[in-house]
Amino acid sequence: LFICIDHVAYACPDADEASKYYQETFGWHELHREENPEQGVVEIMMAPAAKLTEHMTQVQVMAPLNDESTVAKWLAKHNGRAGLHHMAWRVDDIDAVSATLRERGVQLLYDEPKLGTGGNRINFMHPKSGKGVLIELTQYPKN
Ligand code: V0V
Ligand code: CO
Repeated sequence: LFICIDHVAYACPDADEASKYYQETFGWHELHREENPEQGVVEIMMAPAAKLTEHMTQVQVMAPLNDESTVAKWLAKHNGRAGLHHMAWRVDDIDAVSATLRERGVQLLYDEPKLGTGGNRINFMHPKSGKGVLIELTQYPKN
């Protein structure tokens, strides 16, 4: 059911500034960037390679789009300091994984998956279910 760690998300006030840092300091690449109004973020997928290959883990650099964003709230709680916000597990069938996890008592944030980066379907486990970590489930579009 679980494929790999899809991304680790870094929350910061300025995504462009962080992306520039990853490119100039580590030589990493921007694979994708997108604004997601529903999630209240601008997010940039970064990786050491210029193309996403099987089982590759990315860093999701993200910043809040507005003050109502959950990421704005998170940053405010951390005195505006950037840091690791969540990790995302790539799954092949988010509906099946969600059903199994619910059976096992895991609390998912949404009844149905929502729109994630690149047209993915996403949901989150509440940090209490993740033992203090916010864990996302993400399923790539099937072609
Ligand atoms: C909050 N908590 C966290 C946390 N955020 N723990 C670990 N990691 C985080 N990122 C803890 C917090 O310390 C509290 O613990 C408790 O959860 C409640 O937090 P709160 O500050 O009162 O905040 P809430 O409850 O208003 O919101 C927290 C949740 C919210 C997780 C419900 O952030 C949310 O809806 N997140 C899911 C959406 C999201 O994060 N979107 C941005 C990424 P105590 O004090 O009670 O112990 S979008 C994305 O990743 C995309 C598009 C993608 O990858 O495709
Ligand atoms: Co994410």
